[in-house]
Amino acid sequence: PAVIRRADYAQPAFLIDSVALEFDLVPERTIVKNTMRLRRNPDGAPGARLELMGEALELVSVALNGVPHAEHRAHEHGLTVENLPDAFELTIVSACQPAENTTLSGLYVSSGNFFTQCEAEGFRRITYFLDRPDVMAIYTVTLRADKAAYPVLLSNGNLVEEGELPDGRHFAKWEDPFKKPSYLFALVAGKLVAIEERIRSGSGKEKLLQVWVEPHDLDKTRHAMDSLINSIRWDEARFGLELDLDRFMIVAVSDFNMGAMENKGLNIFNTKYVLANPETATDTDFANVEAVVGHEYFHNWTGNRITCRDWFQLSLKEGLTVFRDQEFSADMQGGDTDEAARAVKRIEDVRALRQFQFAEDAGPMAHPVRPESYVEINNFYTMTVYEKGAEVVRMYQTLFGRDGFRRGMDLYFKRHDGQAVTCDDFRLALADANGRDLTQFERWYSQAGTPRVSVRTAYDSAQRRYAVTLTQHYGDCAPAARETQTGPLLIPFALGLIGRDGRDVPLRLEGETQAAGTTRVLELTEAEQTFTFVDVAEAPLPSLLRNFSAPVVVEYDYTNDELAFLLAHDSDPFNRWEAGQRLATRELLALTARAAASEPLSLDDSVVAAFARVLTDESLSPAFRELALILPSEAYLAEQMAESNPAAVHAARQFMRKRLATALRAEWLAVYERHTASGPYEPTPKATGHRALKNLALAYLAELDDPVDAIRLANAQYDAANNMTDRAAALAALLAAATTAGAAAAQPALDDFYRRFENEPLVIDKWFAMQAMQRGSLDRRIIDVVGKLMAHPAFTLRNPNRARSLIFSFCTHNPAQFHAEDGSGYAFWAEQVIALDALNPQVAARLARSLELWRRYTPALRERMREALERVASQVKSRDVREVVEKALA
Ligand code: B3K
Ligand code: ZN
Repeated sequence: PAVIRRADYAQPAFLIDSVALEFDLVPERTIVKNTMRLRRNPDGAPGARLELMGEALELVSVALNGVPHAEHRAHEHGLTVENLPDAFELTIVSACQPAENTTLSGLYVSSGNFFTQCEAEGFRRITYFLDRPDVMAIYTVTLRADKAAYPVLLSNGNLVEEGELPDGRHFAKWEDPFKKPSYLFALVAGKLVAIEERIRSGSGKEKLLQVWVEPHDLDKTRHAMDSLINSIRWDEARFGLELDLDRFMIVAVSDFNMGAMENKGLNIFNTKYVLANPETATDTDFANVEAVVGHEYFHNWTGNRITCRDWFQLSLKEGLTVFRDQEFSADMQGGDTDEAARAVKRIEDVRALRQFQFAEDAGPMAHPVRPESYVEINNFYTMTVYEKGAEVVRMYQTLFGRDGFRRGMDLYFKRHDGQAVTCDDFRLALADANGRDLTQFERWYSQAGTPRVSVRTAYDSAQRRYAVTLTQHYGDCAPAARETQTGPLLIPFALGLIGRDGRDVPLRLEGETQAAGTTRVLELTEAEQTFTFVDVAEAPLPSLLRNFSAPVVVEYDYTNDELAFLLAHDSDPFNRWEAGQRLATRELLALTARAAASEPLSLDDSVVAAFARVLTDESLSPAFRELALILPSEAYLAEQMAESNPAAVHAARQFMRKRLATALRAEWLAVYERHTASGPYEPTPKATGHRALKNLALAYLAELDDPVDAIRLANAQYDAANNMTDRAAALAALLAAATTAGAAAAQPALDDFYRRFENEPLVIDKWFAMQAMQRGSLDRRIIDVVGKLMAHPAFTLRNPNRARSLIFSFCTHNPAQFHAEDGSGYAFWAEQVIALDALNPQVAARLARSLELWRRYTPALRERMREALERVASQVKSRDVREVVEKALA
């Protein structure tokens, strides 16, 4: 397949100033009339013919300045037009088939309504166009459709005209006053209703806000609307950025490939990230809705007003916008001062980064934040581009402070508003606004792989000096990453020193006249550097990489006692959590090795005691305690091994959970009681924290050999629940208890859950997911459960949420069962990738990625995974899946 390279970027030969689109919307055959004003690009290749992109289109006619133009040729990838003047109007009529479009890219039908998805290259499935982000145009859109079937007609920008047409049809005309790339185009048509709010933006202008959904979902829109209003306020306050349109719409659709899409003024969302009310959505769902609404809204400036020159620059908008949504969520949790509350969000984000992005960096799909090449761009909407990209943006803020970061953002908008630019342009704005040379920092964009920082310390009691030596390297990393590495990075390394009394030591570096502060951001720029602190009265304990100041792995040999001390005392809440995770990881890896060798397992009392202290420390927030008491995930642990052994990891982790459950049974019960709230549900951070800790207690109690308490409490909680968080947690606890107590323990609740929520697809997704993720036992393989559920009348491969809820949950969130020795999981995986490939390549390619780390497993598993990959490679057709499996097998 053809490889697209960053180095080959060339400006477009033509520019498009304006586009008028007219749609005659019919599910089977929609006619699109596209009238463009084009001119030759003075900086483009001269004399070139016009190469418009097009895919799955039927060409009807071409006219130049209103006259039929014969010099054109339609082909597999688009339309070539020749013999053109320097400036002209081109009118193209074409047809597409929305009802047949199962790819959910371009124009498609979902529940009888029309929707579009154009990023990255879906616009070419709607009309012939220069479908690339550096071609920005002004759009006018006219929609015509049957009025009874499609009463609502929406597109980007402002509604300028609407009216009746003959034969029961009607029309609406929309104008977007801002020029935009084609990937931000959107239209929606159908039977939808909205909640509305009118607000005044910072400068006093009135804005109309709408959240559009199917009529039965209107009672689940309030939280999305509140999140939108909060997002608008936050962007004004934190970045001085105001909503630029008079009208801002969010539309929910149940068939959607990803989370949501930031189309100008008309964001289209997966229902999963819009709909929420206490009965149907968990606390996590509420938080996700807030984060995604924020994310898409923030794109209005970072992505839409300033967009990407080419898709290699994707992180320019995505890394920056993820960083902005993370900061927004943290502020909504804890304001900008409550560090402990903000840390909860930080911990969750870092946990996801380490579990998924570090894994990506360790495999065949490893790529820099700004990739050098791709086969299918949709495969590069990755954890690296998004989450590592956000860490890269965060490092600017760590280096320059919030004010310095803001100065850089201001300069970025001043220089580039209305343009399509590169990651270098962003970095230069940050550098210039802060008077810094950030040349070396570019390596964060060009080097793949997870950097490691090894730490050595030396205390000289006679001189009262403490030397910290940092060495950066990439360890033994994936070949795909290795070939991108050229030299040391600029790593902001935040550090504190803790005295024997548990207090932070005021820090004074050699050469400084006095101590200042207790956390320092050291700038590591060389392969190895030593930083010497003076005036240090006793040997301190270092608190390294506070608040996770850079996306690296820190190598330092703490003793278990030191980790327990940090867990009890570190003033940096992130590192307090980190100490507990390190302690647990170390124990779990030792247990895994013993489990793999079939040796007996045991856990030291001191480890149990360290966790007991967190569990019973009422001075810590419940939210923090919950995070600290969750053991590292099986996927993360498997990643840390030279050869991943999912069965042994599972045995080890289950052993430790059971041990913590048994040893602390009374404490878990007490915590359960103390944190059970009565009264109406509130999705506030505080109430959420109480629920999280209480439900974690329930989950631990379900691990007991005789889980009677858990079954009793869970059943009572299930019946009394006034919210989905508690109801789903109770059901999950029953499913866990059923592994020892027998499947009958969970069956009544499972059946009730289905009946109760039969008409709530997002809740039924949870029902499928919980069953796919449950633990197996010797006489119960979950693959068999999944097999049965595939035949359930409510299951369909065509709805991505449903496919993800059953298939992805099993293949990516149930490692012990998926990696069954007999290869049954892999055979199932291959079958589903092949089936999905024929319907929806983007979703298929995501699923395909769940085997990419195959080379890192034990030999027996490795062999079976290779067979499955080869089977897929020989049968799939899409570029999307081919790229993934071919890179995996290479
Ligand atoms: N920009 C979209 C993602 C589009 C994915 C295309 N395969 C959503 C977001 O990041 O906000
Ligand atoms: Zn985004």
